Amino acid sequence: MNRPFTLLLLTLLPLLVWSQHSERSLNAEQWTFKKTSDFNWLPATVPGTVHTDLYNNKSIPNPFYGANEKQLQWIENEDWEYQTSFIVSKEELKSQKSYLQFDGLDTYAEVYLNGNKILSANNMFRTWKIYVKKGLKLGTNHLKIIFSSAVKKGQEEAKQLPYALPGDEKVFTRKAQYHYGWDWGPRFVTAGIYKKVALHFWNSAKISKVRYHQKSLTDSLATIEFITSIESTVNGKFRLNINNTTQEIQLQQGENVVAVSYAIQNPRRWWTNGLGEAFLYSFEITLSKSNQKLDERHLDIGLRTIELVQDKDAIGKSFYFKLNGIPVFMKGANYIPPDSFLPTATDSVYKNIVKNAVDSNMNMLRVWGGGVYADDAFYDACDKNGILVWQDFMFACAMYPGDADFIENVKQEVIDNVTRLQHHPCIALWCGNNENDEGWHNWGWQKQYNYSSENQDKIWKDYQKLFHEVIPETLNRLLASNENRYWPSSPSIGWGKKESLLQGDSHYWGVWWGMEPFEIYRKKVGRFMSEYGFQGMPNLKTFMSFAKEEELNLNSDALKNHQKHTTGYQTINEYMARDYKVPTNFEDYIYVSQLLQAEGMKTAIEAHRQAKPYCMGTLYWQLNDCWPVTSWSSIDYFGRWKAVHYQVKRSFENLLISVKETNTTYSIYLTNDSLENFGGDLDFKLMDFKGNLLWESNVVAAVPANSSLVQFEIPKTYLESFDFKKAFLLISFQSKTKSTKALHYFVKPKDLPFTKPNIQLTKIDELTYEITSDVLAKNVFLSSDEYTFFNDNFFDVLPNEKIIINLTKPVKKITAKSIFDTLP
Ligand code: BMA
Repeated sequence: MNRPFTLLLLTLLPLLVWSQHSERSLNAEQWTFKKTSDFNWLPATVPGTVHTDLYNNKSIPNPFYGANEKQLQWIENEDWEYQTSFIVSKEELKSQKSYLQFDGLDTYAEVYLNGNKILSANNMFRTWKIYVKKGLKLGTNHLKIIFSSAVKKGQEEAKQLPYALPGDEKVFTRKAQYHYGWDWGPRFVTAGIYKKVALHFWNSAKISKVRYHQKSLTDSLATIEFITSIESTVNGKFRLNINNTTQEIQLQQGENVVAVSYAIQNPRRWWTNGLGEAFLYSFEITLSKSNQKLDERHLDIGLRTIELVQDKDAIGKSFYFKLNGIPVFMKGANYIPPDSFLPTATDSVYKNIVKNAVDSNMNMLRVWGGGVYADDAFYDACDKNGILVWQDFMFACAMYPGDADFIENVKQEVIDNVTRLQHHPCIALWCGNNENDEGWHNWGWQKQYNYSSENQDKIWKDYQKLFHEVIPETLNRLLASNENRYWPSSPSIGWGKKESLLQGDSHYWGVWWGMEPFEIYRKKVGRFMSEYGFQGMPNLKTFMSFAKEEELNLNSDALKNHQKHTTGYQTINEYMARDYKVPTNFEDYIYVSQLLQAEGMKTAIEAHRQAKPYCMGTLYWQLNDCWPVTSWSSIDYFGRWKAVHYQVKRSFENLLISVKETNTTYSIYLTNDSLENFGGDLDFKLMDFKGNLLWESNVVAAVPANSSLVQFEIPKTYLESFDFKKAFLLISFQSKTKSTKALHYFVKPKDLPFTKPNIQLTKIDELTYEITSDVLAKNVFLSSDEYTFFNDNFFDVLPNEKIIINLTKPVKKITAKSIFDTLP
């Protein structure tokens, strides 16, 4: 080498060595795909899935339309190939390090770079990072990914075991279990590059991960720590900045771990929706050398303590969350993935789902184990809005294998996801699985699969290994020490056993699955109700997205295919006939099915809240949908609120009046989830449907913070002389700062002798209407052909009451109907 050249190299070196880490997305490259056995390449989208790519190329019809699902099942049995070419520049090639990162591959993927295999992936929940410096070349590079049929892979694996496992081939695949079909979801076993793929180039040193640890928290001081892992190509001095503090660090070639403490004086706490601000501190963690920024990470941190308290008591064991030292009653729902085809859900979908939770006064969502660990956008939105998350690991309603490869695969999955999510203040609890324990002990699998006692032992041991050892041990290593944030299975005891109401969390399915009446909810109250639910049909417009007008009946193929519970429509009908006059017209039927669902959930939620602090949480099944369908959801696939979501909003208000009927009294409860005491007047008015006052009374009520108390018992004898069918009780509470009201009907809606209400809508301005009625109008449903959102709906209008409703968008016409209009 001659001298001038060496000199040039020497002067270039610092520039090149200390330049910043760069990330180059390959999403936007030109991707094509094909069935491996085909010759014809078609344009593909990344992130994407085979199904959506086929649909975009018009190779298949809309998978969600009609009964198309049935004719698209062939897709899951095929292998698929994706490819792209991309240019690598001289500069990029010069980087000391380069790697390719797949944020998600669904699921069995062989990845080839320039003809050389660089990865065999087998878990859609993992992140794959492959160093590729040697494999890249100047100019055009070629990337090819072959996806094998997950169904076939699962079947092959299943054959290796001498016995079948409940859950069949799906349990062998680390893939979203709902892709194989669920009782609210279609079977679309997808494949594809379903998350971001990017090339990374870096020199000298790079942050590989940051672990956050809240070391201590008092009113005057928070001490937190950022444990930063840094990969370095050299030994040398570097600088780590955390916001405006600087730390000189000495790195060794290879992996380095640097822990930096950070103190915050007079810290502001993170609170849940309804209790205070979900305050976040922003942190910028920057790695630099000689004033050149090499890499950075951004973390939003919420300061809070969260504990799961399980204390033995006279009845069993408590089960509640203490947030910042305060027992908080959890109000919320179970969340499922927002789409069968995950890449179609953009960040705004996740934000919207969380917004709907916030708008209905929730403070917790459970990320259910049969789906996927949600996208960052979901947890970011929960952090910002004070929604706590009960996070399941992704296992549901089945038994899973226990061989070394499977266990190791799960362990890596736990590491990837806990590393990604552990800093989020929203995450309250990590839970091993959904209903595997209950299934094993209560669903008769032993008999159904005719297991030998030896195989039974083996299956249960495998269960214990995964959910009592591997997952919690891996989790605890990643979380800060002494945090007890793991719960092996939801629920811990099945709903058929009385102990399920005395300790742990409980899924109560006596209503719906057990066909028991809604009233049973009042008796079956556990310590923390993490599941219970009832189906409601979605809005007519949602039906029209997948069915023709002539198919709008429960016997059409289209509608049958959009009801995944074996006896779904029958069950709805049977419950409807118990409480309502069953309408004959389809549109009315939808409406009444929604009222029915709302009534069921109201009954359950009120019973749970009345029982506070015995019961300290209520999460109904389910918040959302992954396609347009009749299901237990309160918001449908398109984000439309069913009647139940409006009801939940009312029933989850911090201050709630509710009534419990006993043999001799009507007990009036005031439940207060806020941290404020209230004192005020509690008024009772018995009225008829024309608004005549039949009886009234009032008491002074003292409502302590964070409590649920009977404020008054109305003896039934007081009201005996009135006709209960023709009357309702209006209960209102008024304090200096707070007012609320509730209505109580004494008989079922089908027994109420309605007369035709004259419902008047008066436009106050483009976005505000006043609603009145001459006689009681029950469950007034406002709708419009054009898109708008009503801030309240399905509400009762009392005679001569004025209700103000706000819209988000002006519309030309609003129609209103009430139960009266559905009477046959
Ligand atoms: C629950 C859930 C789901 C199911 C729902 C309704 O227990 O865990 O498995 O969709 O029941 O049946």
